[in-house]
Amino acid sequence: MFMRIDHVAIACHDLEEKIAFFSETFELTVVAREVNEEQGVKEAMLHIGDGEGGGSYIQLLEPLSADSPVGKFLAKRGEGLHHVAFGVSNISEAMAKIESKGVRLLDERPRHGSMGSEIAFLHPKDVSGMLTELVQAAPPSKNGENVHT
Ligand code: MC0
Repeated sequence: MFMRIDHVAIACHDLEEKIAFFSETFELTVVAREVNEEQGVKEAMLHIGDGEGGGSYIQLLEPLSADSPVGKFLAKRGEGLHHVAFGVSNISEAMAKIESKGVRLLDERPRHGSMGSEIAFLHPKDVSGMLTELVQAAPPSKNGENVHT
């Protein structure tokens, strides 16, 4: 069901400061930035890998408000690993299969995620304390690149 690690997400107070740290220290490149109002975050994706086969990302998340999921996480735990996201080929099918095994879905239907993906979260308490995200990547455009919205 899981084809790859799509991204590892880190919650932070200051997105620009963390982008500077990760790109300078690990020589990573920012390939997308987005404000996702529904999720309450301002975010950046930094690409890992050689570009063949899609690679994976470090996702940096700054909350838009204190009462958003990432705002609450920062207040409780401070900066650090927020969630791990796994690539799936059919998110609706994966959600149904996972729910049938007794794991709580935090989303009833797929939502809009980074770079045009569809995403859904699983309850951390049902996955050994790890907030888990399913990601179905956006279909490639005609020139073979993913369309980053
Ligand atoms: C909370 N908990 C976590 C956690 N956040 N455990 C592991 N990892 C996390 N990130 C734990 C708390 O410590 C607490 O445990 C329990 O879950 C309940 O947390 P809470 O602080 O009372 O907060 P709730 O219940 O209101 O919300 C937690 C929950 C929520 C995970 C359900 O944050 C949520 O629905 N998250 C999914 C959406 C999300 O995170 N969106 C932002 C990223 P104790 O033991 O203290 O009771 S959006 C994103 O990343 C998009 C843009 C993308 O990837 O494309």
